[in-house]
Formats: sequence, structure tokens, C-alpha cells
Amino acid sequence: MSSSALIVIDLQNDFCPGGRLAVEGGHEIVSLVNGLIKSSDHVILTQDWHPEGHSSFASSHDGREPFETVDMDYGPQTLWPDHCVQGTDGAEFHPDLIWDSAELVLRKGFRGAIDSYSAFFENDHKTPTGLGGYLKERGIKDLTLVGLATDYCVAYSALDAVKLGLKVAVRMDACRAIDLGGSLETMTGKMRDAGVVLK
Ligand code: VGL
Ligand code: ZN
Repeated sequence: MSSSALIVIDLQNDFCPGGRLAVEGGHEIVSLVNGLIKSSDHVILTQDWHPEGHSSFASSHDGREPFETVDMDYGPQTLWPDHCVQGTDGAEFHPDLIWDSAELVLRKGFRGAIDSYSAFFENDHKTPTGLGGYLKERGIKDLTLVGLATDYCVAYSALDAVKLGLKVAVRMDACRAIDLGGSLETMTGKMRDAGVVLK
């Protein structure tokens, strides 16, 4: 029998107000997400987990500022303020998130030379995180995604999940966006076109 899972994307301190890459209203989704965690059969969390000096940090590129784009071997990469550094408070989950029932915490973005927005593939769109295989082995075919940020890690995860043949819904009310240069509209359109159910 196939089953379904809730995937909570990057609901971490650095993406909430007061954090180093704060998403407007990021903290507002916590109680809604807690309710969804309670009513889900299986819960998986992702955790953005960068080493110090990560290549996605503007501070690692001379003369570059956060939110500029650079060309990496694997394609264009937006530069970010330092965030979610391994072992720091900013990388912890929001303190009000009740995630005891989570069956898997998947860390991503831990390789210095490459970023990973998606929970399934790093930003070269080739290197797997292992999540696809994990879900396959467990017979989980149906996903609901929530978390931060709608237009980056949530959207890239949703699009990859569809490519892997999974049935995917995004609870937009339990997500918040960075919205850089129209990215929310662009990525919402891409999700809709790909067959992601936007709730
Ligand atoms: C994210 C930018 C950089 C996200 C992670 O979780 O959406 N965005 N790292
Ligand atoms: Zn990151």
C-alpha cells in the first residue's frame, strides 16, 4: 500500500524574523505546520546545513553582495547572506516547531562547492540527496510540502518530486516567500505548469 508524507522544508531560525536570511512572516506558519505534523502519517524535515565559507555565501566571493547572481560550474547561483551554518543557532529549527514525530531529518547544502535548494537534487540538478530512494523504498508516493521559502527550497523540491513521479501538493498558506525579482510568481507558475497542486 502506498502512503503519504508531509515534508517540512527549512523551518529554521535563520529564515525567520531576526535570522540572517529572514523570510517575511516566516514564523507565522509554525502553528499551522504543527497542526499538519500532528495529522500526517509520516513526517520528514529538511535542514539547510552549510559549512562556514559556503560557496552560496556572498561573503565567499570578493566584491559580491548578497542577492547578486554568479556563474558557477553548475550554472547561475544566487548569493546569500551567510545563513544556516552547521552547528549554529540559526541552523536550528524554529523553537516552537513540534517535530518529535519526524522520521527523517534530511540535511542539505553541506558540500562547500555546491548549493542545494531542492530536497532531492543539489543545484547541479544531478547529485541526489538520497531522499528519492528513501521514499521509493518506503513506498511513499504522495507528498505535501510546507515551509521556507516558497520560491526557493519549497518550489525546487516540489518540481523535482514531480519529475520523480511523485504526487505533490504545496500548502501555500503554510509557506512564506523570499520573492526576489518576481521569483514567487515565476516559481508558482512553474509549479502549477508541472502539475503541483497548490492549496
Ligand atoms: C533557501 C536560499 C538559500 C531556502 C536556502 O530554504 O529556500 N533559500 N538557502
Ligand atoms: Zn542555504
